[in-house]
Amino acid sequence: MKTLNFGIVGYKFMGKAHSNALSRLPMFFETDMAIRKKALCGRDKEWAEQAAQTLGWDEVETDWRKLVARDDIDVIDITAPSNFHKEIALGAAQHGKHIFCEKPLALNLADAREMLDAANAAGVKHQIGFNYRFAPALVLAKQLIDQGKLGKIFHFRGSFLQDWIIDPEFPKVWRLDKKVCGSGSLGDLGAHVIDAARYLVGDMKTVTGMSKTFVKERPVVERMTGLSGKAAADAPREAVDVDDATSFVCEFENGALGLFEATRFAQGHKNDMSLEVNGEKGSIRFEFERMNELHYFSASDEPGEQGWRLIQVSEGIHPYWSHWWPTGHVIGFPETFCHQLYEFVQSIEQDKPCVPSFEDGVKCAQIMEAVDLSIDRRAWVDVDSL
Ligand code: SOE
Repeated sequence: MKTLNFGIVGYKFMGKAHSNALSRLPMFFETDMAIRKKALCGRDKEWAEQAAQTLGWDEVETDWRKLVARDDIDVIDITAPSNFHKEIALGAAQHGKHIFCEKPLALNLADAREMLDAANAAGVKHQIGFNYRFAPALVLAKQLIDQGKLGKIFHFRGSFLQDWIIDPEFPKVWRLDKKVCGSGSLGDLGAHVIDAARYLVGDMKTVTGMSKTFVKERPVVERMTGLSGKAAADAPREAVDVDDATSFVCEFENGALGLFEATRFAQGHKNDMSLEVNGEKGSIRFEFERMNELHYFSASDEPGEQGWRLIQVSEGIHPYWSHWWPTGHVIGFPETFCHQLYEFVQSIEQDKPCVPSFEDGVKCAQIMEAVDLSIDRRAWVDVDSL
């Protein structure tokens, strides 16, 4: 059995999610290649060594350039902050490594396109980490739409709501620093909703949006702890240069209308990615915090018996479920990473294109840039004009 040697860059939130998924993959999914967590890369040797031990990686590198050049590494998994994505991906492509990269693909559209071109030119497999589309209930929603159960689609309504930075004393962590993250709530949260919309409904033709930075200055962060961070009591304040909230509307290429909202200022909402699709024959509704459920309304049901059905998406016949537990023994956020890495490994094994690939990352970046431009111009922007 051939072994697929992974090298990961980053070991915080996403590094942990990917490490966990890579360890569990062989326990639940059959693959033709063995998966080896070969080397973890982080700039600080001591922290990287500790992370490698905790997360189960064989070796440590402190320079990603060395990692991508290693002959014994087949895949580079990029889970470092967004400002590192491009150079690591270009380096990985240059050395002929397959690449898995977390979202958003890059700091801007031009960089995202450069990454796609480099990966294509190198002939390597490339996948982007839009893990939410791998919730089995969303895959089922996609199947229902593809089977024509919703008919012609009229509306997509999607939001991603969180509430963790409302306190003005919450420090300026890297997710609030444009040079590191590229975009605020739109790039961090909206990107997942945009991807889900493209997955379920298709490409967007034109967009217009609005955004707001509610807290304009925050204490400078001293040390990151998970998503959060610590600031000294007398820490100076720095301007926040990303959006706290962005909303936009769109028209899809198939004529459907879309409504989007991404914010970290929705008190009471922790990781609430929700969406609804309405078609001429039916509707579906999904909420990530109840990710094992899909709401489905069918106008073909008997008159007088019509109503929203709540489908428990946790049976062997449901997408990915035959790999997991007996019916009803529900799964969660970490399993979405197993599903996406399973697809990635299969693409390598069977030499078939990855879905979602860097191309989907570019399309998402194109939409986000069109939304930003529409906000600057206070006008509609055609996505294809960029
Ligand atoms: C933090 O805002 C975050 O973890 C994002 O970075 C993720 O992509 C999304 O899963 C939820 O929120």
